[in-house]
Amino acid sequence: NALAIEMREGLKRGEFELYYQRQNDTVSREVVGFEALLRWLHPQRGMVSPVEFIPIAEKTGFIFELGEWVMRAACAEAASWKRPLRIAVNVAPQQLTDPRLPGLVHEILLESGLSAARLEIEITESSIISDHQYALHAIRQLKKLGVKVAMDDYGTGYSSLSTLQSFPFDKIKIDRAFIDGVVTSKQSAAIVRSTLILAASLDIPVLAEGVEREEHMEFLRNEGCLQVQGFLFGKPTPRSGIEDIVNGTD
Ligand code: G
Ligand code: G
Ligand code: MN
Ligand code: NA
Repeated sequence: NALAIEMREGLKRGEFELYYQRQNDTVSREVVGFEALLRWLHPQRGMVSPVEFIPIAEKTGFIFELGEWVMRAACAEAASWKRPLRIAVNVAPQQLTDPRLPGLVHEILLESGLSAARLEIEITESSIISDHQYALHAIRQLKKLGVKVAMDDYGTGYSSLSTLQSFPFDKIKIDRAFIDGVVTSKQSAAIVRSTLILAASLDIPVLAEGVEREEHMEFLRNEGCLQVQGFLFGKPTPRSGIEDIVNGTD
């Protein structure tokens, strides 16, 4: 696969970059953190989406190197901010089940000087399905370091009551697939509402993804959702686009 080879070269050549999307409090509307989202600016193909290259990186094992680069870049970036905002970093299933991950995160926290509590690692349900026991162990190791662990894309996989109950998540991110429908579809509204009730009973804060409209925000805030992320507050932007917010000069 041509992309697989070009990816290795591209990483060396500095073609990868992190974009940042803000996460806002539903009540104060203040920015509380950012999710780091990987972008590949290919010299000929232009911007390649992670939807295209992450699966290839996972298949070829390049995800370890790429994921390490992402973790390092995201932590260094957040450590440079004047405001102690949170940084959320996506970790692929293979990375979570890599026994080197907790040690690597520890090392990166030390070298960047980022306080562990500001780092939130986002994992998907597929990470915990492949090897339930090991995933639980890995999450516990990460939490021992003081980092937060969030369940990403909630609702799209095999999310169940028991998953939420048996894994010590610090946050649930409701997938954007359900958000657009909260004001138009009874089903979506019911799914989101019941997730919020369930999460509240387990004492886990919820962030809703894909919030594009003020009506979405209103629904979510009224139903007890604490945080939102989506085009309503901002698209993923390069570092230059968040400068004012992270340094408090906004
Ligand atoms: O940013 P965008 O919506 O294009 O991202 C598409 C998908 O790629 C999302 O599911 C997102 O979680 C994933 N993604 C973005 N950046 C990273 C990353 O650094 N690591 C991993 N594993 N996935 C990422
Ligand atoms: O799976 P994950 O949550 O990591 O993916 C985040 C992706 O969702 C990013 O690629 C980002 O571009 C996309 N995204 C973020 N906010 C919105 C939104 O409000 N609407 C839509 N359609 N996509 C969004
Ligand atoms: Mn994510
Ligand atoms: Na998601």
